[in-house]
Amino acid sequence: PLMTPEAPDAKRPVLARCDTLRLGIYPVVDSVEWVEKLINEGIQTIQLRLKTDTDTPPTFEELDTQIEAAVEVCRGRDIRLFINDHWELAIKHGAYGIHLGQEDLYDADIHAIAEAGCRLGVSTHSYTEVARASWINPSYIALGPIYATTSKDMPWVPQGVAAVKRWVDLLKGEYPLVAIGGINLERAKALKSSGIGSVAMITAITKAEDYRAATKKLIEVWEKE
Ligand code: TZP
Ligand code: MG
Repeated sequence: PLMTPEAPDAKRPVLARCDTLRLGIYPVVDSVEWVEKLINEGIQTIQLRLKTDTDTPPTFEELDTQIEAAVEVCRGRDIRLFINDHWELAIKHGAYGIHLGQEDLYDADIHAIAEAGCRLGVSTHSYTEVARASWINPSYIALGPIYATTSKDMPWVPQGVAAVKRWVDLLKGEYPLVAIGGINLERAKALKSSGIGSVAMITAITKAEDYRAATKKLIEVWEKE
């Protein structure tokens, strides 16, 4: 179903809320091994992003196994695990949440996600996309790219901290907000002053010389009063 304001008779979903408006340091990783490595480092939110548009895409069985394993690894811990893209497998294995891009909203069954009690975070890159995302009552809204990124092809001009401040003013009490794109320790410091509750990153953690030290520093900066 077309779950956007473009369909006038579409029913607005009622998605589960996140347990907090502040999701904190939010690593985005591409394997269960990374989930295992990071859940002992003090993070409380993480995304498993298994992309299939690669030279050697995972099979359906591999996706199924990896997602099940990631959910298992996080079970009984204070960890919010979001699964990128594979919403049916996320529901099947009882993940805390799902993360979808704008293009995914056309064919994902948002009502099935809501009925399963799964949270849903949505990527946005512009005012129009934020408007569209907020129509589906998402569990959080991701804003990107805030800085230039090398981890994903992004045709948009980076939004910068000033834009994040505006989004926070507009949406803060309503949705958890997540900034993504080119965020490292210095930039996390700059973004903290915007009042946003979470920063997501790939490179700053998974390509760090010492991922444990990098994660620890990010958390320190983020949790500091
Ligand atoms: N969406 C917007 S930017 C981005 C995604 C998945 C990539 C973020 O990666 P990095 O390495 O932290 O810039
Ligand atoms: Mg997607």
